[in-house]
Amino acid sequence: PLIDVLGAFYTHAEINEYLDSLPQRYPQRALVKHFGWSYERRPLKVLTITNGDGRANKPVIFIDAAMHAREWIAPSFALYIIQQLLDNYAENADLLKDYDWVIMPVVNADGYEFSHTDSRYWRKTRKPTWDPENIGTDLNRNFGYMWGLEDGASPDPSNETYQGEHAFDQPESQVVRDILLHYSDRLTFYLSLHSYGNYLLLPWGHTSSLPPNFDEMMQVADAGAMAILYATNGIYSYGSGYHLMYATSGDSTDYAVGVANVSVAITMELPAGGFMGFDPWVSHIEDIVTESWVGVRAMALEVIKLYQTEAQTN
Ligand code: 0X9
Ligand code: ZN
Repeated sequence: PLIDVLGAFYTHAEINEYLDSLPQRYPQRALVKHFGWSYERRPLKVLTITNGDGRANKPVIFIDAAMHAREWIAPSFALYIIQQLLDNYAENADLLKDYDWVIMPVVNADGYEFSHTDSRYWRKTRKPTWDPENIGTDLNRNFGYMWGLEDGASPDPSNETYQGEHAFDQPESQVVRDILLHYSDRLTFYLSLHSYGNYLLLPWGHTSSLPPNFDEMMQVADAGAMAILYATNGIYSYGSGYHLMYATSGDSTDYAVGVANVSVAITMELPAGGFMGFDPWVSHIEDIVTESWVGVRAMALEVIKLYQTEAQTN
């Protein structure tokens, strides 16, 4: 592979260059789409992986990462998933037989870059706010479903969970919205990769009540958590984000379920590492991504089983 995922963290430009190299290596199986631009005009790229059988309109699994800039292990894990599905296809053909995977390794491109060059623990975007003293919006409070509620986000630009002036006033959340809506009819599973804390957080974030298909989502989370427990003794908690962590208003998984009609939406908080939790040592990457892959694989298989269609059983 052109990128040693286990050996380093990579910049946004390096990740884009890697994504762009994939269609040449896998002409039948990898497709890169340019879905939009960040505020600072970085190209936001999205990779589609298929098994190359030419069947159109399969159900879709969508994974995004680095909505929060400093959570570097998340894009690294997205790259590891890409390599499992492309380079290690023989072991993972079951995941692509009836599903296409859509992967966006870096949502918050400007913030991610800023966390490499200027400020390691930057979280938000880099678009100025109405307040000249404060730059950046929390993308995971900027989605247009139950946006701006009092106890799940902040209207104050100095806050780390600043919601923006309006829902979707950030180009990066617009791109994720557009993907969710574009694949809406066939999007069975949306997984948003974050760090840290070993959680599988389900909607809702904005209220203590539960969404209609909460039981199915719990079944998927349970499959993931148990697979990780058996494989490595890794311990994940799972349940509604509101109950397990804290209230969030305008997060992407609430939008996925509330508006885009996605069946299963999960925020995966990967394990902590390093000094601050967000900065695992390079030597720790392999343990985290291999363990996490066991969980994602199990969740995907559970989704595939749970939402099996007539066409697939024939
Ligand atoms: O606060 C967030 O956006 C996520 N946690 S993080 O530490 N990565 O910032 C959690 C989002 C989903 N959680 C809830 N719905 N509570
Ligand atoms: Zn996060």
